[in-house]
Amino acid sequence: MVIHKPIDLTRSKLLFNRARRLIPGGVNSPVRAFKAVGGVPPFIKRAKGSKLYDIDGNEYIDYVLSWGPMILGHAHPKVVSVLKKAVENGTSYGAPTPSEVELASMILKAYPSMDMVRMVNSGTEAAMSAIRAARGFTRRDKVVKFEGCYHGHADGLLVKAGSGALTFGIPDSSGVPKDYARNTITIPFNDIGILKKTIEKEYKNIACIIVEPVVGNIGCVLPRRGFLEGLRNLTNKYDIILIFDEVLTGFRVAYGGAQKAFGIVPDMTCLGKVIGGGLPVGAYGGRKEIMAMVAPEGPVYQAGTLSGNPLAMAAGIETLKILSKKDTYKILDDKAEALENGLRDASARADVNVRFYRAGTMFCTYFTDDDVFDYATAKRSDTKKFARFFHGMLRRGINLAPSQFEAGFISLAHTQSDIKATVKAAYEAFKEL
Ligand code: KE4
Repeated sequence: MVIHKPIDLTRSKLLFNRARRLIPGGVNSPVRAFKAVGGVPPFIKRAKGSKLYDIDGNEYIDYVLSWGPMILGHAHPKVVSVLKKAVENGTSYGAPTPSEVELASMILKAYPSMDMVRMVNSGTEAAMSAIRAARGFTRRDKVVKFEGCYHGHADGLLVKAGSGALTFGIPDSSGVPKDYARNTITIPFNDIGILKKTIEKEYKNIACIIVEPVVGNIGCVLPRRGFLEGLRNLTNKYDIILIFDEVLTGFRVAYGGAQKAFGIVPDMTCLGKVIGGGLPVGAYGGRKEIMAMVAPEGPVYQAGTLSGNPLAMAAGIETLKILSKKDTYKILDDKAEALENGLRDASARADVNVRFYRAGTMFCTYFTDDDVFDYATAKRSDTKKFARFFHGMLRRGINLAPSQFEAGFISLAHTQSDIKATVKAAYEAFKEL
């Protein structure tokens, strides 16, 4: 049982006020500021296993897990120990190391669709660089993405559907020049008809299509039966590079990612999060002939001071070693299923209508009566009700993602008693709505 004092956030509140004078919004990534749910974000002092501990002494069962990386749980002893050893040997050399070769080979073994892989420092860099390589390889400029899918904050990806929706996009953030947005076409996820029309209209200009095979950035939206197959067939037919952005789904919905789970072979893949075991990392890779375009081999430039740094490699290698053990994903899936069944049952007993979706250990509870299958249907959710539920759970020591449009995650460290406590808290929080 999670014993928690009535939630006191005095110290977090003081520090948040100070932080907001020093850092935009007081945070180093927007979603952490609780703008979508209101209130003061707890400032975290430490974490261990499934738990977070804030600076006011509150304990939380954590389902954010640093937005995905901590699939083993926080401060896994084996990851801590390899990091301690690695740091004794220095933190970064700016020269090739054996650990980069080892992690690359582990990734390529797990993702046979990739012949080669390049390490970078974030998912943003991975997606941005994969697209540059695809454009260099095809000598075409346009990129197709799907509404609600997030591939990091590179200018050309902060783009929403424009008036000529099937032809070009418009900026989805200030500071992005219109010309950058014009080469990005944004269409609805799961709509094979619009996808087909777009490709038939623009295929001569399209370098690549990038997709989150399970969309974790509008909560958790699953591909409709046949959608990914249709996407693969169309991109093959029109010779368009298909990029699976598996920064979230990679090593999460399966060891081999969504491409393994759904049996689709993309031309390129982006990875991040889990492969760094909580340290800054990203990776992109794909067919040999495309990756041969990447400097210093080829003319597509991409670089990074800390790319492949020894600490992130050490944490990533240890994390994948543990994940590659037999039955790991069965154990993870059993925990996630137990949580799903518990939450479904709690909402039914509390007579609250929700839609719950899950892919492996990523999930989302939508406060809506309708099915959620794309950005538009996700946006129909009652975000105010979600915010009340979020705080009802936080008060009871359960840390959910502070936005209706983000996925939750469970780890190997979550115990049956964590799940039981979470379901009990959810029933009470649902009842309170
Ligand atoms: P980073 O640059 O944040 O490492 O990765 C960008 C990215 C790329 N692709 C996918 C599918 C992603 O989900 C992300 C980042 N995910 C968000 C969570 N929805 C990171 C959390 C945050 O922005 O603070």
